[in-house]
Amino acid sequence: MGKLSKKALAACCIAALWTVPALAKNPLFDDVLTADPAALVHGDTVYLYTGHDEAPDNNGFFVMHDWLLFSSKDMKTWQRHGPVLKATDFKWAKGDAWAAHAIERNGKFYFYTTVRHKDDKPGFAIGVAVADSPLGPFKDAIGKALVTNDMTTQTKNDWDDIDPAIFIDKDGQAYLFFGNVVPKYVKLKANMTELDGEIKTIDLTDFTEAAWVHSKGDTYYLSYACGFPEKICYATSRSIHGPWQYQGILNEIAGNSETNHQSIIEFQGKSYFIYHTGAVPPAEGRQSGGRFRRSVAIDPLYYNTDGTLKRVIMSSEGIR
Ligand code: FUB
Repeated sequence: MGKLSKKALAACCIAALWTVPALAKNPLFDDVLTADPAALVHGDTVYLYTGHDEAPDNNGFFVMHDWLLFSSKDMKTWQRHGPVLKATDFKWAKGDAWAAHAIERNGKFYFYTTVRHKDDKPGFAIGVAVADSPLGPFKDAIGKALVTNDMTTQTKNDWDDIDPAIFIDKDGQAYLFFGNVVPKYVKLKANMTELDGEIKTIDLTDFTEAAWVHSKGDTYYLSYACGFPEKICYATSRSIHGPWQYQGILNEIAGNSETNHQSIIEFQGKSYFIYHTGAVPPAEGRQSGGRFRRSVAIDPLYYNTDGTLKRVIMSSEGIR
């Protein structure tokens, strides 16, 4: 085979990898490393936005430049859409494409995310990008950060304003939940791109990061990474303003990853728990998964009759 045809073959295989649907298993993908899942149900499709771990090994720290998108109509086969945005698309950001959350409102798609701010406002910050389609293209919605490190003072670390999670209540009021060590929330204006009022702290047992809010019936659920290495715990309330009642561990430490970050959705009548592990096996030319080389997994989520959640059973089969 000549050089040209080898090249053509490689190009064709790379293209195929990104367009041919992958059959579900856990971790979902092992040729690309994904973390911090944030799933959005829109119409007949689940859009799964993820962080993108690119650390060469597990000795350094996170290397994360952009966010990836995958979609599925059955939770079993996944279409790959590639990167939807990179951290430096926010002109005020230095890099570090950490956890995000996308949500739809009035036909627009808002992508809230964690990035490291440039040195005029040092520390991690939360930005918001907007698009007319869940597939993007996403553009910085306001040209500046929505939340900067200097806006909260409860902790001295500069990564305490990370991991945005949006919840829109039944009355249409939108809230931004976020934080590391100290959980916080704040109202959003109807335009989804401005804070509305003061940032309040939340009393939650053993909170580390990765807040996610969903509701079912009259109950609000606030799930979050707890302790370290991180498990996922959750609390419930009858009001979005709390008080939040601690309900214990929802998911144990996930294989080979000291962080975790969950997304909970209901799709076609079933509930799903989406998280990450460090369970990608080593392969030729590739180090194994691990603390900085994570990969998204999905398992079913079940409710008890009293509305509490059954502990997740992590599987290698994934959704069948
Ligand atoms: O992926 C970078 C950070 O690790 C996220 O922002 C946290 O939730 C944790 O998963």
